[in-house]
Amino acid sequence: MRLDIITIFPEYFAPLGISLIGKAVQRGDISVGVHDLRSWAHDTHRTVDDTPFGGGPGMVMRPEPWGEALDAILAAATGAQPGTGVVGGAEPGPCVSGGAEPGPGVTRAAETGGTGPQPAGPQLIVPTPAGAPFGQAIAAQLAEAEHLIFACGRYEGIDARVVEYARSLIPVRELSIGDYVLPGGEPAVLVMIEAICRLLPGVLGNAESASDDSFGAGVGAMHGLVEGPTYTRPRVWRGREVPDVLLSGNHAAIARWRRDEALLRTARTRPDLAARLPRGALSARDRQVLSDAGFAVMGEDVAH
Ligand code: JD8
Repeated sequence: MRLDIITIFPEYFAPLGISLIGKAVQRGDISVGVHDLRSWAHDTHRTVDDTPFGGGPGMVMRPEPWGEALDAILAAATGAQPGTGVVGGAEPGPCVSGGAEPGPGVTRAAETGGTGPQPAGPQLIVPTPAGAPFGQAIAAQLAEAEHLIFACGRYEGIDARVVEYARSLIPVRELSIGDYVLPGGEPAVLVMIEAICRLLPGVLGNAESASDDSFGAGVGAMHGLVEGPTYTRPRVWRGREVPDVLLSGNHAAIARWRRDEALLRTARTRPDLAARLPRGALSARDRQVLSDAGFAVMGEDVAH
């Protein structure tokens, strides 16, 4: 998978050089380009913002640098010369991952040559509080993409014509990671990349598997539920014991206990999730566990 990130804070993505994603980049499973938007602002102060038409607080990101950045990155992705079909002459800016120097695996897509088929069909992902909710299902979809370009806005946002222009070239998804206001798109892009890349083959260590993720589109035991509590050594910590069933070696009993805990925690902390558990997701035993805990299970629905 190829990831390109356009931002005025390239150093914000140094963390992509470490942990699971860092290792995947080292292995060449993922290639990352982090591009400084100011590379395409050509005035002395490399200005990327201006006052909003119609007045109002704050500043808006200028369209010109964005247009040139998209042109250059799309040209690099398709090996086309910037300006052929896509306007803008400037070469993609310096790629940054981890430290300042371009890291291994950080090359122009056209030159990847290494890992798997050339990324085809870039998609633009634009984080915005006005976007569609980003969730596990969308993460799973985007994990199938070969090339994702992330546009990190700041200030009051990006001039709306940039997304319009991008839509004339490639698929664009405006996504939000939650109903709270962030100062810019960078934190949302880090969240999305972490959620997407852990679903890529080989990224998760073999001990971990995404197959029975919470919220997941998977069919695992925890489908649609939040995870229950987990424990590790010591068996007793500050006078607090680990539930006996987990030490029993009885895998069926352990699986049952874990499902019961996940059901109760979901009904308690995420009634919204409990309410949209798919039909048939609750066995008679599940409903018994919930009603014993005071959660009314009407037909299929769970309510307290
Ligand atoms: C992109 C600029 C800041 C937002 C004026 C504060 C996502 N779940 C989310 N919350 N906030 C964002 C987000 C915020 C952004 C940008 C994403 C670009 N801002 C703006 C509008 C109000 N300032 C987000 N995903």
